[in-house]
Amino acid sequence: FSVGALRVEFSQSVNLEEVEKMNPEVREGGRYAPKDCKALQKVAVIIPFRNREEHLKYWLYYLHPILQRQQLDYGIYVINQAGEETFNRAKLLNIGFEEALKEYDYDCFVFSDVDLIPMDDRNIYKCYSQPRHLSVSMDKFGFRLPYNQYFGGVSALSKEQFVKINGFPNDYWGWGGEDDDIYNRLVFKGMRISRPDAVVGKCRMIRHSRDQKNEPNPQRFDRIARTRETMNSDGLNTLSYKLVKTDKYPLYTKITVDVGSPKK
Ligand code: UDH
Ligand code: NGS
Repeated sequence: FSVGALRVEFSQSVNLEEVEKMNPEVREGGRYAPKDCKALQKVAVIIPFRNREEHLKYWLYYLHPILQRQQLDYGIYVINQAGEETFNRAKLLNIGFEEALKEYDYDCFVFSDVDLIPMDDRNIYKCYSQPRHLSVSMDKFGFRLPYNQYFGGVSALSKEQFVKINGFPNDYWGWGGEDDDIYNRLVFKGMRISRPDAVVGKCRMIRHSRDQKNEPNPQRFDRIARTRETMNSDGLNTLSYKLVKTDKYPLYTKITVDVGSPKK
């Protein structure tokens, strides 16, 4: 069942022990499956992460109840970039895909920034016959798409859709462009973006200042102009990283990884 529009705000801080008590059916590592029916999809939610503990608490507080109402068989994977190198969002998402599949036979992958909260639970965190863009109506853009090709924030790809595009690029270091590269990949493989309408797709971003070591990537414009050539040689087939550790918490699984550094 759904309740429709939700109140979402970030004025009081969240206590995770209380969130645990409010979600007694969530199992260790942030896993849940409905008891009384068979879920239509097995969904791994992948969150790229470093130093955003406060945002993660809000995310868990809001999303666990929503995902349970959506009757999904789901798991929450926070992919934490170790060290101080430049941040690499898309590579962390690739790692999340690979690591989640080692644990369970997921058929759908929702890739979500840690600071985005849906404002309507009819925005289902599942996969569709075309790649899905979920964060279509963000408060910071005046509840509109910033541009038609925008694919950032929260998106969902089935295992088949993800494999078809060779996953995401591993070579976007720092802020910007990786989501546009992913969009290009989808289009070059003949897919179209599916989206909820602007009411169901409303969401809020938690306000924050710019992170350290995630400066705008000066190479991003050149790279997005070359997706067609690079997508076959940069992606799932070239993904390499070191697993540092896995922590199973009551509300999520945290996978800390060494993603390396940009080639010089
Ligand atoms: N992320 C982290 N840690 C970081 C950087 C990014 O966890 O240090 C993750 C997080 O899930 C975030 C996502 O990567 O939501 C995307 O990060 P981003 O920096 O690309 O996007 P965001 O919109 O910030 O969060 C853009 C710069 C904001 C400047 C705002 C000035 N008021
Ligand atoms: C585009 C970026 C995207 C980014 C989007 C929204 O310009 O990566 O802005 O950014 N593309 C390039 O830089 C090539 S936002 O307003 O959320 O900071 O997602």
